[in-house]
Amino acid sequence: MRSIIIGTAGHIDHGKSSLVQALTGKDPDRLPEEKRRGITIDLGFADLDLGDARVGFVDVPGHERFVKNMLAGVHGIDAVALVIAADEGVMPQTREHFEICRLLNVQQGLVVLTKTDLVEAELLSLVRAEAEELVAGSFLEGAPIIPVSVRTRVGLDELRAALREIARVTPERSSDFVTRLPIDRAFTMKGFGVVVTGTLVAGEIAVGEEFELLPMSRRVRARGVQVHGALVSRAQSGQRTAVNLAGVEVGELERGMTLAPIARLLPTQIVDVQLNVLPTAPRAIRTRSRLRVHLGSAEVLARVRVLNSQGEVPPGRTGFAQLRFESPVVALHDERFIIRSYSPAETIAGGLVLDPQATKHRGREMAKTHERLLALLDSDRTHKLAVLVAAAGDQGLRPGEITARTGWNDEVVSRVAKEATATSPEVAAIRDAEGVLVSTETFERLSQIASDEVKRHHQREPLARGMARETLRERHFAHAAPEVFRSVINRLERDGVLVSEKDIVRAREHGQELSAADERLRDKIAQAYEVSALEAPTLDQALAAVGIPATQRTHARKILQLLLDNGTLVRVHGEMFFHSQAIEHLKGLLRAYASEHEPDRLIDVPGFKDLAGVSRKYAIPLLEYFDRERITVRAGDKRIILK
Ligand SMILES: Nc1nc2c(ncn2[C@@H]2O[C@H](COP(=O)(O)OP(=O)(O)OP(=O)(O)O)[C@@H](O)[C@H]2O)c(=O)[nH]1
Ligand SMILES: [Mg+2]
Repeated sequence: MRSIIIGTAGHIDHGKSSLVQALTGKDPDRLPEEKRRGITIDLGFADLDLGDARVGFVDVPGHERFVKNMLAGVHGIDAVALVIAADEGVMPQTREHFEICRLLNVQQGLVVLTKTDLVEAELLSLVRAEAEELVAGSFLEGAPIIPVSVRTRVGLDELRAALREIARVTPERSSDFVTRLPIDRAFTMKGFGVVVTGTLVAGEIAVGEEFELLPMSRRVRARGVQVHGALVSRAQSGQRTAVNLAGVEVGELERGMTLAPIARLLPTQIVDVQLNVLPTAPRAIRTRSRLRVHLGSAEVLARVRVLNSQGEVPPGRTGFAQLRFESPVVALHDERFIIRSYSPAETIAGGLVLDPQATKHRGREMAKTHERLLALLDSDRTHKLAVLVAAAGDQGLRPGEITARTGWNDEVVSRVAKEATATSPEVAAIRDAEGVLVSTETFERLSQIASDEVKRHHQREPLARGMARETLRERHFAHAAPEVFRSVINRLERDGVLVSEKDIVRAREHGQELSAADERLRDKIAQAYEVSALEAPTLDQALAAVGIPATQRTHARKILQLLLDNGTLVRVHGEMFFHSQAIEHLKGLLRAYASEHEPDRLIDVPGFKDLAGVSRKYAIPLLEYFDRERITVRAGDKRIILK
């Protein structure tokens, strides 16, 4: 069965609540003060069963002092019933509520002319003409205008038929988004505990599931769920929903919080938006203006920074701006909101969230920022994704970060990401770097930087095998996700630009070309170690033996490093090096010793000294080296020979 939410709208005393009561049999005014004063103060709710459709009414107050309460309820409605009393006609809050619906992009609705029992036919047709004029050119142009009276019950059948038709044509809510329930009421119920209510704008809430209350990030559990006053196992998007929560006290809750799945949505304090200032606004919205922003069921104060050179968006115009909230709030890309002036509180503009996790913009980046925000207005999701990813720079975006910005569920994120990266990497705007999305531009830039840096390193250190991976990462990828760094290196390897060896990267063609003189030097050093075998010389001794003057020691050390890199020499301890042949020979001796000492394969230090024919000075470092290499393992003051 279709289930839709209809909000009332209109001036104070025009008969909104009476109409809801006449249709549903339930008085939406529940507060004692409302009953006493005969006005609506806060949101009221009632359901109407139309057989093939269910309507959840959100009844709003018409009093100008309570527009903020109206805004907490109107954000999630499918359609509006704009109520105009036939004896008064269009009044200030008729216009204000109607403007709010337009700014929130409400798409469906009708006009109800109430209290027709109080007026003559002539006046009624005047009011009808007034209503037509009001809605001309809007989503309500051509919508039904239904005269009713709750006294005589004239027009109520027609109204029901019109509501049924609205339910029929209202599009299903998209299932592309993660669950989001902006809370409009929180209270305790005897025997139940804490209950929150709201319009479930996206996703589902099932009994027993865990959720998170934002912006405080508190984990709670849905103990029970109610829709249309009946217990259900699961509430679906588009339904007025009441959730009985475990894990939170009522005193910690307030209107404006959001119930969402755990760790999916993020509170924010800086958002980039498009503002749409009403032609009737008394003045422009200027940089530094302090404003009331109504987003979801929340009202939050914000400072604005207009993103144009004039620093203002005049009445009747649209413009880009950044809002800096005074307290954190949940905001998503494509979400609409209302702006009211700080004092007096009047509706002056509406807006659309473009980048919900924005950063402060520098003045000289204005043109780029403009271009980006303009692109975010585009309805194509792959395009939007490309823009969000580009804005994330070297860091790139993980799927979860995309959800936190757009509310898209995993399926949609992965589908859009696939579409955006599917085309050949040369033309796709974004690339998938081991699951992190990064713009192709960024990826290419980082690849270029990495290959240039490695080449520069070879120029600086022609004898070094390559550049330490970690140095490259720290120097140029400090802001990049680790996945992006790895992908860039992998890509350069695949393209045959770089070769990565353990913790070193080098240019593929870098072969450590040596001059003839250096080659001779290299061979001599190797020889010095080779002849000394296990009686390894100190570095100074070795270099002296080769006849290298002290002034060339630095150069000779680089040659020595080459011998270490290519495995000719082995560093056993500090500056103590051995020729690899000597080490291999010794390993052979150890193996033979072990097979003679089966099954325990034990050797002690004196035994080892004898076996190797070396003094204690070499024996200890050699044994420790074999321990590190897992050829031996310590067992008390002896060693077990492993292989
Ligand atoms: N004669 C007559 N009176 C009506 C009709 N509908 C409502 N009223 C009266 O108008 C007054 C205001 O009605 P409400 O339904 O409270 O008006 P409202 O629009 O909900 O007012 P707020 O919520 O305060 O903005 C009440 O005294 C109703 O009895 C009607 O069709 N005919
Ligand atoms: Mg009312």
